Amino acid sequence: MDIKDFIVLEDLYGAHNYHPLDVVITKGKGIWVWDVEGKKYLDFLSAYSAVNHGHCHPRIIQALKRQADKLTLTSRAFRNDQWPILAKELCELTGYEKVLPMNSGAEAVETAIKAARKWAYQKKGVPQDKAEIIACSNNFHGRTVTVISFSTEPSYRKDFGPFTPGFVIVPYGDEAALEAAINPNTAAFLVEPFQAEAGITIPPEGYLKAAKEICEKNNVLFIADEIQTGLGRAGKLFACEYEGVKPDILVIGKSLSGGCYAISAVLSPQEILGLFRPGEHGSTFSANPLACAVVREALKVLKEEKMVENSAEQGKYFLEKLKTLKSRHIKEVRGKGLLIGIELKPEAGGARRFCENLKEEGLLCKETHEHVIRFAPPLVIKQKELNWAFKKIAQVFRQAE
Ligand code: IF1
Repeated sequence: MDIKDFIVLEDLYGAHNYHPLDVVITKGKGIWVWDVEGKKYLDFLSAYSAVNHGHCHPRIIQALKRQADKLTLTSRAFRNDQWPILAKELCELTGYEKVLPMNSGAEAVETAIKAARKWAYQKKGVPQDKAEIIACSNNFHGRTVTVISFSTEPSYRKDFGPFTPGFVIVPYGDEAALEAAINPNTAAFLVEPFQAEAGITIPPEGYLKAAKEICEKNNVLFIADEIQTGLGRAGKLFACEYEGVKPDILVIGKSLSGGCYAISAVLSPQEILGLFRPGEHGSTFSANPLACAVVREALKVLKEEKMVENSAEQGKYFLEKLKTLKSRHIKEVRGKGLLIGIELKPEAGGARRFCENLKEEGLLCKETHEHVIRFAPPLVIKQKELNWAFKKIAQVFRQAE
């Protein structure tokens, strides 16, 4: 089968809920991937920041194989010998007392919402079914019905109603609006430290800190969705660290397993997640030993290969380099760590064609919304390879002049 055959097959049988670039990948190693015809590409997206460790990291794959030969799934009806150790390691890494594992990011966000509502009824004294959660404009927290109930993107919501009530939207980056939206029934404020999907939006300096203080003052939980920004992507272990904020509830996913297994987690002090009782929440695959063994190794690799430090260092280098690009199409270059966006002017005709041209040059990245090219290479990338990528990017912009 050649590239066309795969595309025809996918389009014939698969639901069309995506519009992928026409590259058919069959193999990955580190920052590189290969298509079915053997052409090599630099992965500048990392599966939306899930493959932060690079593709098929040998240590993570070894841990996966070792565990796969032994035990893969027990369900939570029984205990296994991997989850207790991972739970301890996760709490020690993040400084929280309790952790609740799920599979996808959206499920973890749903879990955080359930936890916050439970806390509101049992601890804060909010009347039954009156709890409110404040979310931000242009947020992205996943695709489930409850999560899209507070999306402000029409295409994520259209034809999927009716929606879950109990959410209030405030403009992202505006702490005064947050304060004004709080009332005695407010359980939590849910926020992405940096909004990736929205176009790599970085809020005004001091926003997260101010929002956290407002939450504390009003007995409202601060929930950080670090599914994308966390675990080094934005140049710190967690992006909230830029403003010295420790969320009441921390939500992580994506690169937790180095992109080798779908697993997510919610962390909090005892007084929040400690409210769950047996039978009240869960999932068949949650805390399965295969996922846990993979995450344990991925976290070791993250630390031992100094991936967080590398993200900060290479991210700074690459951002400065991108800022030297001279093109009439570029409106702004911005980012933190290795989460970087180039916003194009509307006259540029959209980011998609730039991504398609970059693909032809051997660099895989993806537009977000109309006008932003998103770069998120694996966190193990080095300066030499960034220089190579920069040459390709500069070339594509030169061709577009
Ligand atoms: C898709 C976007 C990125 C996330 C944050 C929760 C989730 C995500 C901050 C949900 C997921 C993914 C989902 C993926 C594309 C991708 C994405 F463009 F759609 F927004 F990365 F920026 N919170 N983001 O970024 O996690 O349930 O997917 O595990 O195709 O929907 P999930």
